[in-house]
Amino acid sequence: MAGTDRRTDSEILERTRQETKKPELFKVFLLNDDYTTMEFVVEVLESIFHKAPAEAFRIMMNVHTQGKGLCGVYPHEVAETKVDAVVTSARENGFPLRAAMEPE
Ligand code: TYC
Repeated sequence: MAGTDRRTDSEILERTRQETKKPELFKVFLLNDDYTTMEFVVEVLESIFHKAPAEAFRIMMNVHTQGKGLCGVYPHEVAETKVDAVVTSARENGFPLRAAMEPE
């Protein structure tokens, strides 16, 4: 019969499972260095990670004292875009600031 769906129930169930799978999440960190100004890091946290000023300052100090600090958790593509945005903005402003991502 025209238009008959020949897929088995288990194939349909498998496809549904794949479609509803949650996206894998990635943590994005800022890394400390000796040259990027604290003011610039706070600006990055506010503009790229949408942190409120006090939270941005707290995260910046955490990076400064601990070597790295968590900025947020995002789906893979968003995390990559955040890391790119940090590095692009830092280089445009002459700073060596680095960002990293790792699976949650
Ligand atoms: N350590 C830098 C300084 O003393 C400040 C800094 C903080 C740099 C966080 C990078 O991700 C960073 N100027």
